[in-house]
Amino acid sequence: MLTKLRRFVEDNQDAVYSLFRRFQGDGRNLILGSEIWDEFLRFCKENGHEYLLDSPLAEALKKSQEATIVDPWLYLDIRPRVARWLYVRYHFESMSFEEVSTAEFLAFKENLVNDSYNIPILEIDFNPFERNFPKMNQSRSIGHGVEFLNRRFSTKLTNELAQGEEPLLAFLKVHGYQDVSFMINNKIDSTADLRRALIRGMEYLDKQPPDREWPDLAHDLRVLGFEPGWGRTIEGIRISMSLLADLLEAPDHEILEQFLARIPMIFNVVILSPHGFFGQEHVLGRPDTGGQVVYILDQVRALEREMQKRIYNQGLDFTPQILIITRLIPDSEGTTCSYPVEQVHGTDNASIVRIPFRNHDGTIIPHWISRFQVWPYLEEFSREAEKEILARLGRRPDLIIGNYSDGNLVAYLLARSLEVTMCTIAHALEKTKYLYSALYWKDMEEQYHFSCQFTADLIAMNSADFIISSTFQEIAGSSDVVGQYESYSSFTMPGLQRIIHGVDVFDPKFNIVSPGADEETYFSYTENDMRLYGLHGELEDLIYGSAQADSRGELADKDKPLLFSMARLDHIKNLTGLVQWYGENPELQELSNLLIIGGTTNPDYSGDNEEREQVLRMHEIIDTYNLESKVRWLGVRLDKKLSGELYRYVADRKGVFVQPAYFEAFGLTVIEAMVSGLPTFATCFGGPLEIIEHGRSGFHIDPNHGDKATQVMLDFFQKCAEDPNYWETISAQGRQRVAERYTWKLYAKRLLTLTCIYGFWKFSTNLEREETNRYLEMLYHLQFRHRAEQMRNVG
Ligand code: UDP
Ligand code: LCN
Repeated sequence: MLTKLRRFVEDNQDAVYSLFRRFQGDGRNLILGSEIWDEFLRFCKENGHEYLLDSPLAEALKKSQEATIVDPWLYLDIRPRVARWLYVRYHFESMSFEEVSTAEFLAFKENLVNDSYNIPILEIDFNPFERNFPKMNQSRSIGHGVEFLNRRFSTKLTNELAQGEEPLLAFLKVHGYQDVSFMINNKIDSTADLRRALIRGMEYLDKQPPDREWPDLAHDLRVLGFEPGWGRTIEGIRISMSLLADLLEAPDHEILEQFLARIPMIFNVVILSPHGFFGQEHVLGRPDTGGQVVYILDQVRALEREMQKRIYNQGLDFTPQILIITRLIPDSEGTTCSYPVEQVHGTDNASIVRIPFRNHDGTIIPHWISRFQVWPYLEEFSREAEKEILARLGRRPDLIIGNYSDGNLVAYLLARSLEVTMCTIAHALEKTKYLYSALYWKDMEEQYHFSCQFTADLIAMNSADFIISSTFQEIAGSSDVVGQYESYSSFTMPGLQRIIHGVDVFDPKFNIVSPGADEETYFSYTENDMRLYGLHGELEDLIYGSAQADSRGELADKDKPLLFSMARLDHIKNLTGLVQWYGENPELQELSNLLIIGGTTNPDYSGDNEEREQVLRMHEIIDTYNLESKVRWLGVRLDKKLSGELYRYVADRKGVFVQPAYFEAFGLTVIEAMVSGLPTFATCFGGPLEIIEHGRSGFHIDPNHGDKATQVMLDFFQKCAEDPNYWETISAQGRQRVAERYTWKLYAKRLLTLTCIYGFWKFSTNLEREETNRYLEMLYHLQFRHRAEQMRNVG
């Protein structure tokens, strides 16, 4: 792209100069990609320069994320392909055009921020530490890290075996639990021994009655060199042995994955989720308490089931244990968040363990604090968590999973201290949610403390053994939109740090493992036998009844279908936007009622600034458009059974679900609504872009263009009027989409398999990344810790 572009600029100097001067015209220093393109189109039209539209310049401008202008320079950051970046600059006087390095580009950008001009700044670059580390090349490989590693390393394994090295043998020897050794004993000393033992083992199994199980065979197999862990039934043991025999003969990535997934390695898992109100009832919908809590509780149930199944099939009799470590909040507002321990419903041995945030003098912070304010408390929290974990498990966990920036940082501290495999899950990275959150971080610092958060993100992402993301776009976006993780690849925070290479989305640590919706709560409205019809009276009251304690509006016409939306009342969820679109569109009002569940209707009940501001805005819109008889807004916290039945109740009445967020990292409500059978209209920014196939399993709407979004809904109602089956067609296709892709069962299998595989590669290769970890330690101590402590001093 660059060579062609440079040549084109040289050959068309007048046009290029006029265009770039025009960008500079309105005096702004930063112009967004979409504005660049619109301005370019206007320029071509007004000046009769249509020939430019099909030129390398047009291509570059279409792919530009931003123009940064400080006379006499104009810089463009171009993203020619997914997760690939190119930086160029143009000099207005000499009309020269050239490529610049990432560092030069970022340094130039810093000029936009007062008092940052030419001030030396800490440069952070992870690249030198990762030079010898295998990276993927193709963007379609992004998010499939484990497949890449398996392919790459099975070749390595072949070579090692050929050279007489014994990586598999060494790995098999390290496993055991509670004084029981697994897999092989000292009778097997070399790969040659192992091969022989496997042949004899399989011959022995052939001669046994098929209904025999491990305890009947244990003695004889032990004599051959085998310990428990191979399987419970003869068939199971035989499969494990033959997989290993095949691997020793010719390593193959698929066999390797199947074999590693069968080795007993995971008995205890620790999950970190410090912030918010983490509980099982009456917490959802509060500020900061949403999908992450639902995700973790469902994840834990699915993980426990899969761990139990695997351990049983491995022929072992251990009980797996899962600990969710969160924050204890003494002023728990009627929730269980003040309880130090709580069993997770629907599990045998999973609990929520709560640890308080403390001041330096040891006193406990009594009240809820926003996720943006938690940074000073995490180090002490993690020290206390470590003691609690060791006391409860009696040993180190086998896997530590962090959630969100704060949980991921604590996971880093714990995994480092306990030397355990670490996985992180972002849920929603804040960096892409707020425009210029890095560049103008100082302006937002008082409220958001991004200096801590983005540093913590860098530390956690780089130290994780593997990272789970819910969708591809979360990692690397799409051809037009930058991915959430990708946004950490390079950025600058003037006055604090310049990140030259922060995170590499081509790193094989990234894996897409999508969550699901709890099948016992969220299922199709057509499943009559499972439906909770007993709750319909309560739902009717909630939706159509007279005003309640925390509600606004009373629906006058009960026969219209409902446009339903449910979310936390955050600005980014854009519930107020949806009410405004509805208010502005009489046709939509004629066709439907609007049901909003979110936040509270009383601003005095809210302890969160953003929520309070949204509450006031919502009232204002309802007043302005006189929607009292068309909108029902409930500030309630429904229990899970009720919210599950609510989706179906709305579906019974041929309603739809709308998710109008400016950005949604994944969107659990979207899959809950789809699986319940509600035709779903969801934002085109974030997870829903990938979850929904537009026009088939639902619809995308653009939150920035309310008129277009409402048109998509009107078109849908129009089609339903023309074709009585249309509603059901979209409903059925939505249900099918979720059943195929978004289930907790698939999730749990994949997560456990990934843990086994990363554990193996970490053991037998240089995945340990010791150099990177040393660098991260400096970043933590010299940068993060200092900023976090400053927050405490400010108050
Ligand atoms: N939810 C709820 N009551 C509310 C708001 C949300 O029960 O008032 C639940 C919703 O059913 C979903 C989760 O909270 O399970 C929200 O998850 P999502 O991923 O949609 O958004 P998040 O809040 O995590 O940004
Ligand atoms: C946080 C979000 O903002 C949602 O988009 C996700 O669905 C949720 O976490 C669960 O990962």
